[in-house]
Amino acid sequence: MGNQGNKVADLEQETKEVSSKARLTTDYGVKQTSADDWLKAVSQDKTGPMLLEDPFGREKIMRFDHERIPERVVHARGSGAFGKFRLLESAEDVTFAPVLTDTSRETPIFIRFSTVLGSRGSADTVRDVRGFAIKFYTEEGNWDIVGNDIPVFFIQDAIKFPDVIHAGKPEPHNEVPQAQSAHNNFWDFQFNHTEATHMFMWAMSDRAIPRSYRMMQGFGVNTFTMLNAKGERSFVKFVFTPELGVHSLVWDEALKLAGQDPDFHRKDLWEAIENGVYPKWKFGIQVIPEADEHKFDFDILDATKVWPEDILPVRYIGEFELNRNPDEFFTQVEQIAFCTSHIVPGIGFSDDPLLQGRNFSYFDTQLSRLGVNWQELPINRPVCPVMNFNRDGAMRHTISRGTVNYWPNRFEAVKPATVEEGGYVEYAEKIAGIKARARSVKFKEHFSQAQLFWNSMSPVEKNHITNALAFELDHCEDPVVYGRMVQRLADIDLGLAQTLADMVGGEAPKEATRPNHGRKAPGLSQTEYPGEKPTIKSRRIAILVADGYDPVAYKAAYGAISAALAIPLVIGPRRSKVTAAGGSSSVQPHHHLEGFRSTMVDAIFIPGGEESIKTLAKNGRALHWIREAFGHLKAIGATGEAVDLVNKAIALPEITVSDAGDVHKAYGVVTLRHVKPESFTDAVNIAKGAAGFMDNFFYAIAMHRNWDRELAGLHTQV
Ligand code: HDE
Repeated sequence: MGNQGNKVADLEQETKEVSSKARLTTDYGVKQTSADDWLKAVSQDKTGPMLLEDPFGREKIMRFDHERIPERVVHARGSGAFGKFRLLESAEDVTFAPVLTDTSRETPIFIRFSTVLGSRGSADTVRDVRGFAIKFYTEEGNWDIVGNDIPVFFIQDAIKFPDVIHAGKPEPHNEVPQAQSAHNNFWDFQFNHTEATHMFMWAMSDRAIPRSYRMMQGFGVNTFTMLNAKGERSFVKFVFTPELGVHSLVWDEALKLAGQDPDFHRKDLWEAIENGVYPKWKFGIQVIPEADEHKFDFDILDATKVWPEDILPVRYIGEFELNRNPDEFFTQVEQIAFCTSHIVPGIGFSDDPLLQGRNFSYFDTQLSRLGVNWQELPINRPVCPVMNFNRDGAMRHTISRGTVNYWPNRFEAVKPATVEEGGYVEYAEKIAGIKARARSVKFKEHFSQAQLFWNSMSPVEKNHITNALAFELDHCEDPVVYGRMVQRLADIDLGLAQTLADMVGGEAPKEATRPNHGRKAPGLSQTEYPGEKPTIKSRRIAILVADGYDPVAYKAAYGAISAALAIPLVIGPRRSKVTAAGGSSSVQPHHHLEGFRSTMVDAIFIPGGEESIKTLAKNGRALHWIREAFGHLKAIGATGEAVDLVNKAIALPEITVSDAGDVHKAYGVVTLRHVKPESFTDAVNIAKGAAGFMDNFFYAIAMHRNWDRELAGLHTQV
């Protein structure tokens, strides 16, 4: 396990096994003989008043009463996992931090992903920014990158944070809506803060409805600094890119999943790790030497701006993976506490006014959430020695031996470290200034990168942003709010503003408020990240069956899906046993058609079998499964008689298969008409072979969604 073991072994000291060998005790260690009855003064029929004396009963209820701690004020809903970071290339030209220069090291990490606006019990798939917070347990102390899946932010100065969050959270009079930006106050804020324009475009893009935490990019957002051994300083941004590519849900699916499976992302991460399909990211940096700070037409300390990759390419120097689920949610995912101020020697802050404010906020919020000794909690404590004279406070855990608790002392105990010993030294930056509440001039330009982002989107992404804005503004009842926002969009693109005026009401702008500069930049469109290679690894594929299904096609598909490390989920009209044609075999489905929904899978395969298809064709829910998956642009595969079922569910000339003998592909619907049950050759054909049905079907799944279907407008026709 390499150095990842450091943190795992460290946590092991505090971990207790819940096993059949253990016996029930109180918190003070006394064994209990009864777990079910409060001590009572009972009469002969064993009834009677309860005695307050019962220490076991009182302890249990008291502990229960106090189970909750305040949830995070933002990012309350999340989940996470353990993993490891490996450096592939030394960044010693930029930093002397061993975690980024020593390629022989493996650093244990914990990552917590989250939504921002919703409370702890809200749904995973809402439209929102996702948190992407990494704790590196380095040998020099904990280093936290508290990032997001979007590279910019709504505001430039930390003092605005309570406002942007109040405006996005449920409205104060009725506490509605939960975990949504689609309401008056959110959009009122956006209009009143032109600096938010770039970010709201990202928040309306597909980045805000990821398919999986495992398929998101991550960004440190703020500008940090790094110092190399020669004493040269650079400005740095962090970028993480997933091996599986950047993929999103479609909006209708995200909406439905919020009700059908609110834990969709949490389960997805857990399932992948349990199945050994460990999510991986490349770790990259963008670097600007100190001398070049002012060479750009944007301020490099402004968190509402990206560093365009055509001028500042990402240098990927490492990788990290998640490979271990938590043992207990509360003590690990809930109690983990990140601080932007946690940095290690070789890494420093910049004057980014958002970062400076965050450095205060995270430390402060942990005090109210977890108490003053929060850094002693097992998940938060570093793997390297911790020693100082910070003492006492609620729930102090460490027992420090010795007679002094101050510095300097006559024993020279706990002496500050020298630089050679690895002590942190602040960069000797020269600072001169006058006190003022001000922002630099370049911070005042708010639209150029919003246009850059819009211009860089693919046609499908532009559609999605347009539809997202139409949805959100439709949820704003106040004409002032949607009317003004429609005008604001003319600062980005006239056509977009006019479409929105038409969709949501409000006066259509006649001309663009500012000309579009027409520039594009690489790295902004998520279509640039399809994944390192086409794969169906970890994708969920439903296999729809009823009694009389074709066992050959079924087995070939099931086997091929499992072999590709994807997850076959058999779905039947009921969960009790379903028998194959000829009665030679049977299967117990994982779920039934009503219990599970097409939204929860990436693709559908339907094997033939006369009886099975007859049954499914009469089942409205089965037809709905196929239609819904088609509407959500998912790959659909069918063999034998199942082709008729697909034709029935999706009666579009562009899709309908007549009598083609070989594999037929149309808009991500892959079919193979002629398969005879029980024929070995056909099984091979399905799996691979000349006809290559499976290869074609898998390729369609690996492409994530069939965008051509959307561009042709077919997805809304069934
Ligand atoms: Fe946070 N943010 N934030 N934030 N943030 C918190 O800290 C704050 C910002 C981010 O999984 C809080 O421990 C201020 C940007 C993540 O535990 C709090 C400002 C980015 C998480 C806080 C920002 C983030 C938080 C609440 C503006 C992307 C979840 C609980 C200056 C780079 C971490 C907590 C986890 C959490 C304050 C802006 C990301 C209140 C004041 C920009 C991923 O301290």
